[in-house]
Amino acid sequence: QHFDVAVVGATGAVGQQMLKTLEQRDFPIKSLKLLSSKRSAGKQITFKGQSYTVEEATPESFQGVQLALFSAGGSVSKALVPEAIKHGAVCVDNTSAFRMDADVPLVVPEVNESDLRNHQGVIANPNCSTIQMVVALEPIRKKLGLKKVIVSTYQAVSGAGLEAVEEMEKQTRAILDGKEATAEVLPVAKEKRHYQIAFNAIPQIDVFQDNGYTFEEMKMINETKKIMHMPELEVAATCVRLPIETGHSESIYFETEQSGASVKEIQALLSEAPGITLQDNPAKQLYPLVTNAVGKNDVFVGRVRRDLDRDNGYHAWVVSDNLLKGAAWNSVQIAESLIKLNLLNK
Ligand code: 11C
Repeated sequence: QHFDVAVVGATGAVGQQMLKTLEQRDFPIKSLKLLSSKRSAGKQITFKGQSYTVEEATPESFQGVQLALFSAGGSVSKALVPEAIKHGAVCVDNTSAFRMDADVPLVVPEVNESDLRNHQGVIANPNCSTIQMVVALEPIRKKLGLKKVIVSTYQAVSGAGLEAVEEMEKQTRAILDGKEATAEVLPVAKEKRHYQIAFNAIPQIDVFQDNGYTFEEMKMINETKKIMHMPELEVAATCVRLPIETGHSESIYFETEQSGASVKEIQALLSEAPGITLQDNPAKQLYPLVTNAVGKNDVFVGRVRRDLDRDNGYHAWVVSDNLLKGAAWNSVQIAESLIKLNLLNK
């Protein structure tokens, strides 16, 4: 069976990866609509050797669409996901618009694929930094239980979109040429202050909440509890932007329910788990690197070691392509799961 598919936000950083992924997976497409904001409408995009004109996304665009992949920002999703559902489409939404709604499944197939069965027309794709963390933690949770997680992230600029990538490149060139660097996009375009990302580390991703955490940090905390069905899990996050184009890294400290598992046991759990490549051999200086992870769908895990003070505490280094497993690949994977579970025509 083949499906009528729409990609909303087709010209964006994630949209482009979605098209690449659909092509690579030979996704069963009957017809394809490429939608965007008015600003990008009219652009030509080639998919499987055929040229498509990008159209402005309107409520009527979803006539006859069975599957809509959204990645054009929260306000577009809020406005158009309900319209797409009215037209009978199942939506996979890559924004934070519906993630925490009780009746919207928030899915990482390696962790909670069966939550898809409860969908009411929209499935939310989690935040990129959350996805790679829960993929790494799930095999450990399953075998040893999980009590506490403390994560610090080292996030790439493409998470903030193509404009942010361009800003970093411009700043880098300017500084190397001895010129002044200007900032208008990062850390958050709509904020009052902007800071140079080139040669810097910015401890702000998204806007601050009243509790002193940023929205990105709260996304990691709340989404992790929802995906893992563990409201009681203790989670804290510090999210930092680095001058890297693509590929998020995370230093994760976690405490298990069961004490005393060896590093070898943890490594075995990770190496057998779906979606994970274990790269962990200090003797050979083998550990996950952004430069090796970019362009790949897996989550890369290494530097697994015991905490020196707690016999149920461990540290790990987790790297993944934020535009692939963090966004486009996870969305397409959700769509493939919907087909497998016969949930696309519900
Ligand atoms: C970043 N994690 O790296 C963000 C991008 O909620 O889907 C993803 C925002 C989201 O800036």
